[in-house]
Order: sequence, then C-alpha cells, then structure tokens
Amino acid sequence: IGDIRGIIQKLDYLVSLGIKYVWLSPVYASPNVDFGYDISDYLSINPEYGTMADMDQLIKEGKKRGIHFVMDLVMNHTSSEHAWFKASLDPNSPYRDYYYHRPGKGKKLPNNWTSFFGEKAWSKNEDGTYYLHLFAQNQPDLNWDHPNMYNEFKHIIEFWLKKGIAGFRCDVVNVMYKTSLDNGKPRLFLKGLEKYHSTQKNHEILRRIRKELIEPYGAFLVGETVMVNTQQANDLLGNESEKELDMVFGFEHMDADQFLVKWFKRKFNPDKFNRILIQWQKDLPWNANYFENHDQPRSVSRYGSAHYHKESAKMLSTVLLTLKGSPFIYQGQEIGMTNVDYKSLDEYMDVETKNIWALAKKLWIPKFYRWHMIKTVSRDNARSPMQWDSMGGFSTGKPWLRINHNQKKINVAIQENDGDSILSYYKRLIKIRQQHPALIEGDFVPLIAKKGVFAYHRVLNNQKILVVSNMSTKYRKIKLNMDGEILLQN
Ligand code: TEU
Repeated sequence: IGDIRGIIQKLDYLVSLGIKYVWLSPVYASPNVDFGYDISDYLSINPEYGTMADMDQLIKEGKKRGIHFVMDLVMNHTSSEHAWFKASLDPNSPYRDYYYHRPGKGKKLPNNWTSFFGEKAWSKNEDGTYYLHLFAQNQPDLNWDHPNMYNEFKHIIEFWLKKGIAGFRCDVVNVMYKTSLDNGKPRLFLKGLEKYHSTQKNHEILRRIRKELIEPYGAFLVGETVMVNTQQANDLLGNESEKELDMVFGFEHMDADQFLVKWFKRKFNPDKFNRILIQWQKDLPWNANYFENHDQPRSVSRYGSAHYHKESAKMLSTVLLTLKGSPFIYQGQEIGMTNVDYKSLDEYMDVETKNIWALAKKLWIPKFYRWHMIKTVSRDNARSPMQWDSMGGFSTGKPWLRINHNQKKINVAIQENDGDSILSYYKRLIKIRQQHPALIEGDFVPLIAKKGVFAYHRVLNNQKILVVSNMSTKYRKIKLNMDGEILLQN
C-alpha cells in the first residue's frame, strides 16, 4: 500500500529528483471510505501506514536530506467514526452541535442541498434526524459556529507543527463555514453552494488560524479552494496586514477539457488551458502550480498524446516547472504514468467513482458512456500504485489497487538508467530551475497562446528565459527571436 517506512526508503530517490517538500495525503487514522479524507483521529497514524514513531522518523530522515513534510488538514468534515461524531449522536451530548444534526421537514430532508459526490447532502441518523455531509455519507460536516471548534483544531495544528512539519495543505478550505441551512438556489449541481462558498466568516477563521497558529511556527498553508476565480483566490491570500493562505490550488485550468462538470469530458482545448494559466499568472502574486493530484486523471493521458507519450510528458513538465509559483509534482508524474487500464467497475476503489456510476445509472446514462466517464475521469486514474520497477516495486503482496499493466514499460528502474527518459528530463529541469533565479522570481511575460502553442518569457534583470511548447500534435511554425543558448529541449 505504500506506507511510511516505504517513504523513508524512497527519500534518496526524492533527493535525486530535487524534491524539497513532500505533501502527504492524509495518513491519520481513518476507516478509508474516502482514503484518508475521512479522519477518525487527527492525532494518530493509520496503523496500515505505520506508527507515530515511524512518522517521527520520517520527519527526522527528511530533515537530514533537506526534505520537509506538508500534512493534509481536513477541517470541513471528519469521519463518521470520529469520537466527536459518535458522541454527537446523543442529542444531550456536549458534542451534539459539533455537527449539523437537524430534523427533516415533514417527509423531506432538512434542505435541498446536494453533495460534491452527487448525492443528497443529508443522511439519516438512527433517531430519525439527519446530518449534513458535503462529501460522502461517512464524512459529516463540522459546525464552525461551535465555540470549541477553533480550539479543537488549534490543538491538532499545534500538535503537528511541534513535530516539525513545514505546513498544511488544507482540504476544501473555502467551504467550511455555513451561513445558513436554508434551501439553495436552483443549480444543476451543488445546490446550496451560495450558503457556504468563500464566506466572510470562513475568511475570518483562516486569518485567525494563520496569525495565531501558523505564523509563530513560520509554517505555511496551501489551500484547496474549490470553484474560485482569480479575484476570490486573491481574497483567500489576504493582504499584507491580514494574511490568510500562502498559496491556493485553483481549478479553472482543470475545466479546459470539460462541459459544466468534470464527468462530461470534451476535447482538450490547449488555448483555453493556456489562457487560464496566463490569467492566474497575471492576477496572483504567486501560484500553486499543478497539472495532477490524487483527484485528477493523469496529465499525460489528459493533455498529452499517446503517440507522443515521452514528448508530451516532457513538454507538460517544462510548462509546470517554468511558470511562476511553486510547482507540485504528483507521484509518478515524473515518469509519465498514465491513466489506469481497469477493465471492470470492481477494479475501482474510489467512493466518488462508485457514487457517480450509480447516479449516472439512475439518470439513464447508457452503460458505454458511464464506462467512458469512469475511464477518463475516475480519481483512481491517479491512485494506482507508483511504478517503481517492472514487477511493481513494493513487495510481493497484492496492492490495494491494481498496478497499471504498462508498468513493464513505464517505471523508475528503466528511466533511471536512461539519460533520455522523462525522469532524467525532470531531474535536469529541476536543476535548471534551481540555478536560474529568473525561473523563480522572474516576471512572467506571455507571448503566444494560439493553435496549441504556448510561449512566454521569464525575466529577471538581464536574465531572460524563453519557454516554447507545442500542445498540439501538429508541427507549428512561430516567429520569435530565439538567439541564445538552449537550456533544454524535448
Ligand atoms: O477534494 C475536494 C474537491 O472538491 C474535488 O476535487 C473532489 O475530490 C471531487 O473530485 C469533486 O468532484 C478534496 C480531496 O482532495 C478529495 O480527495 C476528497 O475526497 C475531498 O476533498 C473530501 O475530503
């Protein structure tokens, strides 16, 4: 499954790649309904992954090698197995209002909200009342109006910062505070959104966390901010006197290959993708740049071409690592791992994938199209195990999710011995980035975003770096002044 001792074993690999920070998806105790995003105890490690002693050792071994850890912090919801939730099932418990328990309205649910995973946002308690969950049924939402909530998380945040972690990636951080539980306006999906999306109180909570808990430790926060434009993203960064997050993960560029919702894919539109990237580059002082994470399909399958697997993986990495901001590389991206080749629904583990399959069936979406949706969009595309070598590379045991059959061709062992591999390219690119201040602090000056060609300068004092990429599958001619030295090409 890839446990903490396994990460310790691979720290030197991360060093060879040039990695400085590692964001761990949640490793806390969890029944794993949503693979760690349903936390049952924030102060302990999931025994499947190891012990707290392993975690301490990981942090220590990382430090020796100049690698810092970022923990995932889920403040919007807990697991329904968390002690708070279990206690809250008793109406007289002091924990009752840690969550939103409400009676139904006659035969109806307390309101018309729908969840991120396509279901109704309420589920029934044994006593006939309902509880709110914006994600899976086993992920009840916390009530941030409760006077204890801040202190509960203060305790958790300080516990981890004292261990020496560098900061937090904050899960769905702009939907935590609900202004009311009134019915939401008519919307195709996520009914109720306007009652909790980036609310004023949410900003206040984040500013307080930042000032009182994060700043004293010199730590940082990168927020997963759902459905924000650049204006709203900037608001979540705050300003000099009242800072909030250090960086945000926006989603707008993830829309360049979809209609309305992610489950309806259309042909990738590179010009749209690049225009959105340009806008975020211009409007934000610093970006959290990513093309992949544990919720998104693999970028080389999504934006690249199977015919030009190697070239497109290298091209995408070049853009990712030369935009202004902090580049986030998702495990396996550095070897060009692709979407998985699962053949039937039972090979998938993801709760969202299963919910959407069921919902699509209810909506009479034909099976061939449901299958197409899952194949191209399922989060398990990114979650199949890291391809260390042609055997899988973990152990002789059965992995929690099947390894992609292309592991024989795409794996670390092969690429480490090939100077022309995607992995070798990443290594060179990261070095170049570290050696050229223009690629870090330099201004971003867009030049072309047309017909799949993306070109820009990064400029600092008299250092000027030109980045040109071709996201189409055709030859393209461009007119640009290109005198100078070639740093890297694919
Ligand atoms: O994701 C929240 C989110 O809005 C989406 O990216 C989501 O995963 C889904 O794809 C919406 O269709 C975060 C985590 O990254 C995700 O893994 C968790 O499942 C979710 O929050 C709940 O904690």
